[in-house]
Amino acid sequence: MHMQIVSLFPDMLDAVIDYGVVSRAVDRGLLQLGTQNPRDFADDAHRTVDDRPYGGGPGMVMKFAPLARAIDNAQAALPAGCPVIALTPQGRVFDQDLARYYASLPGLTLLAGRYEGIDERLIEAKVDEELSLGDFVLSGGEIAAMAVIDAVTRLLPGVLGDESSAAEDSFMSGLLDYPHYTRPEEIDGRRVPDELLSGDHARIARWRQQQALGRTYVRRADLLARMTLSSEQQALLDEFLQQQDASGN
Ligand code: 9D3
Repeated sequence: MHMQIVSLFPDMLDAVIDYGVVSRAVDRGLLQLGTQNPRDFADDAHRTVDDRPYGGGPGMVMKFAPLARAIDNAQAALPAGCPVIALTPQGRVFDQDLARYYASLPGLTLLAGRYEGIDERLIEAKVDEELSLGDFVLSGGEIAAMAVIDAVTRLLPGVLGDESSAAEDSFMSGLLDYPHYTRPEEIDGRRVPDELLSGDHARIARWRQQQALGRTYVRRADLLARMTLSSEQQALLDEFLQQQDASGN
């Protein structure tokens, strides 16, 4: 897969490109990354990329022409038909289903905005979808673009080992993770749950699934509402909630 990122601050992308899973995917030839800086496509001596908003108000707006040329150069580096995705606060909230869809494509262009916004005509003419990370205010689209790059790269075939990809597909998918513990067995009177010390693999798996179901119910009822639980999962959740009632939490 090939991702092109259009950004006024391409060096920010090094934070995701130079480390961990993304860096390894690039080294192994599973992912190609390129950046386009709209400033390199400005047409005046000052290399202007922003201007004052029509109608007045605070802040500056990203100009159409430098962005359009940067996007065209990004798209020219990709196979035909790849989508242009703008990271904006007005976008659809990015999720794992979208990450899976983008990971199935041969390429995409990510446009990170800066300033108060982007000239709307650029979005109409060149952008296929707007994505947001959620309802909080960032200073620009770069961090959101990095989140998309990381989430999509992890899903590319061959990027993660068999162990972690199997975990994605398991019965736990769609649920929050169960609690994790490592040595020592006791810290300030807090013990590792007996189930995890039992050596009984079926009992451990049952406990983990019950914890995952219970935590998802308590913390993210919205996730559980979108799932259909098997009768075994429903029984585990009922037992979790009974135990919770009994412990007065
Ligand atoms: C406080 C300024 N806002 C006035 C209503 C508008 C605004 C403009 C530009 C708010 C944030 C930004 C920059 N943000 C992004 O480019 C962005 C973003 C975000 O802020 N939150 C969640 N996801 C994203 S994706 C891109």
